[in-house]
This record gives sequence, C-alpha cells and structure tokens, in this order.
Amino acid sequence: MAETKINHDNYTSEDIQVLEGLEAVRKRPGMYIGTTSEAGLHHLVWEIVDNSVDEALAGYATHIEITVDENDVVSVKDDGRGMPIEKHKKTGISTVETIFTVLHAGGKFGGGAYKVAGGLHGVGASVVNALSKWLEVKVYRDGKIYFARFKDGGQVEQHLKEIGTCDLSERGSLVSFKADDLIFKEGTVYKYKTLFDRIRQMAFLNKGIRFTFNWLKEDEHKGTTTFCYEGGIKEYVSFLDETERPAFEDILYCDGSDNSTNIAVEIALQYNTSYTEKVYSFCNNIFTPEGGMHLDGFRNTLRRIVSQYAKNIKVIKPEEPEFSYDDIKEGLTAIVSVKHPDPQYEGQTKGKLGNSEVKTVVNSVFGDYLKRYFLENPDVAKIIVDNAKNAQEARLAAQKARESVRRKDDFGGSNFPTKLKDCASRDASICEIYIVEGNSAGGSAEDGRDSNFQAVLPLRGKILNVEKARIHKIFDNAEIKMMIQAFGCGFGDEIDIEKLRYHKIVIMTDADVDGQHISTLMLTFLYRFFKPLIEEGYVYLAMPPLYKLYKGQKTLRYCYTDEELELAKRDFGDEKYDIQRYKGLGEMDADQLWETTLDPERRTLKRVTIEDAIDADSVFSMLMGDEVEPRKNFIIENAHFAKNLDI
Ligand code: TSJ
Repeated sequence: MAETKINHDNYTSEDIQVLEGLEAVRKRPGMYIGTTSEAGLHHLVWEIVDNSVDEALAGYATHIEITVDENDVVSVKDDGRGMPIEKHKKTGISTVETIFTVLHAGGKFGGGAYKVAGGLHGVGASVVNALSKWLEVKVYRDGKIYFARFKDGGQVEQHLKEIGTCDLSERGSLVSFKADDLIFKEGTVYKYKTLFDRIRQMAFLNKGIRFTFNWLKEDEHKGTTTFCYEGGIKEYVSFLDETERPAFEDILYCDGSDNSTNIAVEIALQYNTSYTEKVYSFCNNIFTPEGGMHLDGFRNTLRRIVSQYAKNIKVIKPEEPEFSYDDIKEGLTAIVSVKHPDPQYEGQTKGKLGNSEVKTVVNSVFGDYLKRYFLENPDVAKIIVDNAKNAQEARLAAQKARESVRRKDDFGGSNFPTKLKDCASRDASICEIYIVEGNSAGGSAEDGRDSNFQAVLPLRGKILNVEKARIHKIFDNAEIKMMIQAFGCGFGDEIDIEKLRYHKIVIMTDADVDGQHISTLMLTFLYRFFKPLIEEGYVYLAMPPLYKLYKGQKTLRYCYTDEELELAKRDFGDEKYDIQRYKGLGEMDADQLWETTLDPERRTLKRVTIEDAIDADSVFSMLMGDEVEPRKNFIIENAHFAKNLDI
C-alpha cells in the first residue's frame, strides 16, 4: 500500500496511520460492520445512505437516489450541498479524500452539523472504502464537477480533481462502490427485498425526503420505486395497519424536542380491532428491538394518561385500580421515533436505548399532547378507555379463574373437574376431548365415545347467551373452568403446551343458529386465551350429519351438507326412503353419534385455523359491538342458514 502514496507531496507521518487505519478495517471487518455475510454487505449501503439522510435532515438535501446495477455496484446520490472539497487542515489533502481514507473521520467534518442518522454503527465512509474493490466519488458544487477514485480497499487511484462543469443549480454528492469479494467471501450480491424494505422504512421515518430506488438487474424486480411520505410515521402506522379495521379514524401524532439536550421525539399511534400490539421504537432511524428509555416513556405515559382520563369520566371508579399497560396495548399500533446526538445502546444485542433523559422528554412531549387530544376528541378517548376497561375486566376475570383453577390444579381426589368424563389414556398425543353443547348431546357423547382415548365435557347453562356476554364473562361459567382444568396447560401468557392433556380439542355443537353462536364464542375464547393451541393445530370442529336417509329401521346413509343430500337423492334414483333432518345432536343416540361423528374411521373433523378463529373473533366483536348496522346485516345474511336449520 505504501507505494501508492510515495508520489504525493503532502504526505506526512500522520498519513501512514491513515493507511494503517483502513488496513485495520480489512483485517477485522467484523469490528466495524458486524459480519461479512449478507447483513454486513448491506450495511455498506446504509453507511453511505446515512450521510445523505443527514444532509437532508440538516435541511440541504431533498432527494436521495440509490441504484444497484447488474454487477452489484451501488450508487448513492443526493442533492445536498456537495461534500466539502477544500484542503483539510490536518491531513493536507481534500476533505473528500480525508472522509474516505481516515477512519472515523465522518462525523468530524462540516462545522458540527447535527448528525443523527446512523449512531449504532455509524462508522463512516472510510470503512466502506476500506471494504470495497473500488469506490468513486463525484461532487457537484459551484458549477463544477469534482471526481476521485480509490481501489483495493481505499488506495488512492485518482486524487480529487475537477473533471467538468455543471449548472450552478446542480448540487450534490454521488458515491459509487463495488464491495470487495476478498472480504465478502459469501459474495457481493444484494437482496432486493432487504434494500426495498429498509429504504421504505427510512422514508417513513424521515418525512418529506424523497427516496428513489433503482434496481437495474434483469429480474422480476427490475425498475424504479420512489418513496416519499409527507405524513412520515403517521403513514407508517397506517401502513402497518393496512389490513386491520381501525377502532376510530384518526391517527394520533405528536412531535417535539428539548432544547437543552437536543433530543427530538416523534410518536404516532392508532388502535385497531385486533388484540395484537405492534409498537416499534427507533433511535436515530435505527430500530431498537429491545426497546429502552423511549419505549418505557411511551408506555408509561400512555398508561398514565388513559387511566387519568378514565378516572375523570368515571369509567374507573375512585376505589378501582388504574389500567395496567397490558390493558391498553390490545390493538395498539405505534411508532416511537427519537433522535439523540449521543445515543447509548445497551442490552444483549445493543438494541436497547439507555439514555434515561429520553424518557423525560417523551413523557413531557407525549403526555402534554395526549391530555390535550383527549379533551378535544372525547369520542376517540371514550373508545380507547372502553376498550381498556374491557381488557382490564377480562384480565381480572382471567386472573380470578386462574387462581381458582390453580387451587384445583392437582387432579387427585375431589379436585377432579366434576362434569368431565375423562378418558383412560394419559398419552396426550392420542387423547381427544369433545366440548359438547346441547342438553342431551352430552349424554349421547358420553355413551357413544371410546372412553380409552375420548373425553367428553358437556357445556350447559348460559354462556350460551352470546348476545349479552362479554368475553370475560365466560370465565364465570363453571364448565369453562373445568375445561381449563381439563386441558391442564394453563392459559394466556402462562400457557405450557407440553402439559396439554389432549392433542385434539373438538368443539361439537348443534348445527343451528344457537350452535353457531356457541362455536363462535368458543373459538373467540380459545383465540384470545389459548391462541397457541389453535396455532399448533390442536383445535377442531366436529362435523355431525345434517340428514339421515333411512328405510324403516335401516339407515341408508348420512349427509353432512345440503349438497351431499342433493347428490344422495340423485344416487338413489327410484328407491324409496325417508329423510330425517337432525335439529340437534340430542336427536342422535349413542351409536349413531359414534358412527357419524366420533369414530375416527368414519367422522370428519375440521381443523380450526388461526384465520377461522380471527373470523370468529370479528363476528363475535360485531355481534357484541355497539354498531347496529353490521349486526343487522349479519343476521340478514345468515337468515338463510337460520331458516334451514331452525325449523
Ligand atoms: F460520506 C459519504 F461519502 F459517504 C457521503 C456523503 C456519501 C454521499 C452519497 C453523500 C454524502 C454527503 C455529504 N452528502 N452531503 C454531504 N454534505 C456534507 O458533507 C457537507 C457539505 C457542506 C457542509 C458545510 O458546512 O458547508 C457540511 C457538510 C457536512
């Protein structure tokens, strides 16, 4: 390497260190970019792009263009001020060259501009240069075009020189590089999706900056995509909730900063009708998977202000407890994005923001905003507070149920769930439990089953009153508690699938509107409190027959659907037979139930998918909800079903 600089007049002993610096990067690339596999390769792109983002955040650039060509050469271009070209005081060479040849030089230039991009890995352009086969830079400034080129890990091939002129209005920086395959031994091939997703994310996180992504490779992705979100993280939230039903129209948004610490905070949030929490936090445009002070501040403030408001409007009575964060996280989608001049990252993977002053700033910016927003938007506030109240009631009911179940955890002696007709086998993988609704059906099922491996739990009483039930009310039901005991695996956050006592949980209800309601309720309940059981495929719906075709005492066949009945009618041709329509499971005797619905050789079970359960959940919410119109429509749409089966 030394040879390349001999012919340059201005080199001093300091410059030897320059080259040693880049050599160090090549010796231990992992120290600078984490890995030299795929992630490290893509890291090079972000190191360069971050500089342009900084220029845009400083208010000088509006457009950043990223291009990947057929040979995996990456080019990044912005319309900022153009990198400084004058000689650098310390190194005696141009600032541009210094930026690319001095390790950690990146942040030290340009009069203390507020550098916020990067942060976690912001090691700078020199590292990219060190790990590139070649790198070129062009600067457009004052009507002139400057050019420099480096090769083989940062050796100067062409010092910065003026190579032409351009329009005075044409300003900016352009960097192109080819990653070095001596370093990236797994290859230097970029992944479209990785680049696409991150560029889009940066566009969401930095409102108003226009990103253009050119993919020049001859594959299905070839072409140009432009990202520019004037709404920033507000649009990020609506993007994340694209497939959800919003709980209200507005997306809440606030921003603010603290002058003394230079911390900036931006928060956007929305509620949807699901139960999942999607809250993502960022510091300096970098995702912080382990959260940290910004996320803590957000959660505490949301919990505190929602509770306070609930007390004001008396949804929480003076003697009642405040909401926990768990109560307000259901259906919450939020982005918490902070900018910090000196972020400290901690945790296992350095993905947790440690600066405690961030929490204070978040508390104040977000707290002030939220208080005011609730006063100005009482309808939205009411929806949030009511949802939290429901979640809290469900949580407290679940807690009570858990305690009462836990006390009887041990199946020995009198603690055995009284209505459970258990099976003999203890081998969960072959055991089945039928949750049976219907007054006489439980009896038939008990008599008809194979008690070696089939257990039966009859459900009676009025969990059935779905129309008025809140989901947590079903914890009051004695049979439900027995069911939880029978499963043996706990529920909610404490579920332990290893302890599940049956690998088939079969819901068996009458094929009428009531039965439909009960299976909806059961699926909703299982979805909300036993989700892993559905995800692992342990939950089924029994498919009892709708019709029996018979002649005198002789059963000819069973039909499980109307279509099947039509086919059967044709098959029978001239033969005379009678049709019995089953209105409920109770009409079948034990043998019939075994033949048609219980016998593994002959029955049909429908495995419940998570989508089925989500559908049930939304039907349930709709049936429970305050909105009359969709409920009316649902009942009308299902009137055909009701007419068929309820006669
Ligand atoms: F760092 C880099 F080489 F990787 C790089 C820097 C790559 C790319 C694509 C763009 C940039 C970059 C740097 N874009 N804009 C700037 N701006 C400056 O370096 C700059 C210009 C003027 C002044 C000033 O104070 O006049 C200050 C700065 C930091």
